[in-house]
Amino acid sequence: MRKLASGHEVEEVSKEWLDNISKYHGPFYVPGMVRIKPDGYLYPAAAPIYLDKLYNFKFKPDDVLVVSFLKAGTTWTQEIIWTMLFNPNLDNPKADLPLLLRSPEFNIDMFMHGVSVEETPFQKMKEVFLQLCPGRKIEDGMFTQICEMIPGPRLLKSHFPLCLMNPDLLDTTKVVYVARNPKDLMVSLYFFMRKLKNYDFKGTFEELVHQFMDGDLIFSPYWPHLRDAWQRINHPNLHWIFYEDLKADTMKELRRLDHFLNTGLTSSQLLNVANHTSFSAMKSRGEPIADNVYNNKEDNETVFFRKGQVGDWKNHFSPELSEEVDRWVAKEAAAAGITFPSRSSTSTSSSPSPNADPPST
Ligand code: PPS
Repeated sequence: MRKLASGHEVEEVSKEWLDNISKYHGPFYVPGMVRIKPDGYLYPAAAPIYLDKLYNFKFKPDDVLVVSFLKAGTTWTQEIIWTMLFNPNLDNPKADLPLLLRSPEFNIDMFMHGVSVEETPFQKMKEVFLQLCPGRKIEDGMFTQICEMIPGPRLLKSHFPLCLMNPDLLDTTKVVYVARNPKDLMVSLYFFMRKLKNYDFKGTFEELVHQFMDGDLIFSPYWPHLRDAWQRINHPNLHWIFYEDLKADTMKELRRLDHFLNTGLTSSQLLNVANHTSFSAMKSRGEPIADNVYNNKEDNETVFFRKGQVGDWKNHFSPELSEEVDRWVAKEAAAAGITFPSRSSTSTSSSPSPNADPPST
């Protein structure tokens, strides 16, 4: 069995499993998938190449790496941190550049493997790549090399879990881990996977929930991802954010981040950050990926910035499904030793958080 540089084993999924899961998805799973053992993280077949590059990636002390499971509030957190680091007075013209250029990510290369960049939604990144990485080859991983070559301090993103990165990561670099209650996260994932052409999820919400719990969705399983970070929560270079806390008291979370990042921002700068990164402000600036990656996009629809709320799961779970997932959450969270904030309202009895945008200046 093939081993990663991290020592994890790579296992190809069976043809039977792939045939079955492919019924639910568009072209996405077709080129093959692998599981990274022992937790069984599910990625496209090319992932090991890029996981080894990530393992050997040279992080620097002034980097900030945002790590999260899908749909946990990663983009929001990236935009907050970028604004804190580079735009606290809201006067940096680079703020208009796509987030992907300002805060590149490690997990896209495995999807582009063997495909010409012109056939991907990232063709515009080719110019950036050629400028930043002269003499390098796109086939060696466009995004990983952009991550390497963008000028510092670098703000980078990974949906890969901490256990697949070099063990010295936290001793070198600041990491911000973002977590979100799994019920809202599943809803967010469902709408995203239905709309995104490459995922093109054709199943019901209930089917997605079961695939999520079974670890049969890309980037799954969910709990080991959180557990890996939670186990390191006392490390001074790890900063944990719950989406629900960020939503409920944005200013408090910004002050915590300011302290962690040593940005030393004033109250008025922190308010700038909150306003610039509110849900409505980010939504008004449009899709962070590209318009053409979605199915049936309606005029004026911003697919990525869907609702940005805590407790939307109540609109999508039947009582039976909700109870089933609550039992799963209680068991798995206890096993991982993770306590979600009470306001994350995963259980049917609690009330939703306020979801208010921060006050404007
Ligand atoms: S991804 O594609 O996995 O990186 O997605 P990610 O950025 O982690 O999560 C997307 C969800 O975050 C919501 N979002 C926000 N919520 C509140 N405020 C702000 N500013 C914000 N920006 C993004 C986004 O709407 C997705 O959640 P849902 O529930 O689908 O709306």
